[in-house]
Amino acid sequence: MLAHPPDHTNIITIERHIFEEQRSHPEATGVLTSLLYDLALAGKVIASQTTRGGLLEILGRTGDINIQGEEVMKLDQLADRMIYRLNDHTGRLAVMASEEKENILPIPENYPTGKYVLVYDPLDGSSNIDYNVSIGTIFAIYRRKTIQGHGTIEDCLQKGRDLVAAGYFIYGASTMFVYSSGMGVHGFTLDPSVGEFLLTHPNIRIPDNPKYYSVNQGYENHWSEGVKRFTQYLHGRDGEMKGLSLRYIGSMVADFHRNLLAGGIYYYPTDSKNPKFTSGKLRLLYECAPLAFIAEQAGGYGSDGKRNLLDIEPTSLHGRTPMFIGNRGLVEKAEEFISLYD
Ligand code: FDP
Repeated sequence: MLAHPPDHTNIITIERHIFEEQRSHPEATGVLTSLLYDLALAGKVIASQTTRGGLLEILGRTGDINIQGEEVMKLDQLADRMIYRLNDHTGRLAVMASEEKENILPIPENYPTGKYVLVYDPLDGSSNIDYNVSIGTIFAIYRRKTIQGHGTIEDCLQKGRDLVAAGYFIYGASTMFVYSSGMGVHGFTLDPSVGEFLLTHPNIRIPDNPKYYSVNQGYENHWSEGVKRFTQYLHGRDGEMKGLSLRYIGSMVADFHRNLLAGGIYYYPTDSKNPKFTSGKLRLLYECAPLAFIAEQAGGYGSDGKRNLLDIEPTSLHGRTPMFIGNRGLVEKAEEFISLYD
């Protein structure tokens, strides 16, 4: 027998953490708690599939019929369907919207509706899937605006300032779940041996001294004068600051996550030479607003180069925006360069 039994009181599972957060809101009904827990389950299922990524090549290609007579799905479609299916019948949601789908995703007629709205990017950084590079899932939860029945597009088109909670999963060397419900940012790591997310990063704050800047510098010739000059500033060329190191994975969740922990800035500005991206590449609803909410909760800031991303009212489900996100001082500096030179 052990002289001192192991102390498990410091092991905080995601369930315990979400539940304890709920207790500090006496008016809470538990619906949000359950919704976050449903999402944690979706993250676990997607994580288990991402580790099988390369096996699709030998076990069947997209469009093939597998041994059970089902069509082999691409990982992003699979993640999209998984999140929808795990949330369509719970009675917690009025409506959903996914980056993968053109229109809103109604709750099926035979299931009850609830008071929340879920918008999500099922697999962010999907161009990295084939190369075994970290990818992620981003989600955002709003309160419905319509009173009852099936939710509408109006419920989905809300500004980030009105978010109830937001978070992401990162499928990397380990799987992490990082979320905020407006009481700081907390990170959990999936322990695959027990299949549970355990609290590993409580109260994440972006460090004051940034280390990295992250941008696709291959597009530099397409940037505005303000963005070019801001990038030179980050290199430390005007002597005002020590130059930062460049790190760019090309999976926004992974780039954002690293900079959240190490300090830094990620940006994806407008691209004057690519007509598709003249107003930026990233989607306000599914990518920028949720990460801006997390950044702000961690002491950072997200901007479109002129204003706070959380204050921008989306006008369509798939609207794009330029984005600068990370250490507040750096993002404000980007705004300063843009207002001076653009
Ligand atoms: P992807 O197209 O692979 O889904 O969300 C879009 C996104 O990835 C971000 O995750 C990523 O940071 C960015 O686009 C990468 O774009 P570039 O290849 O143009 O750098």
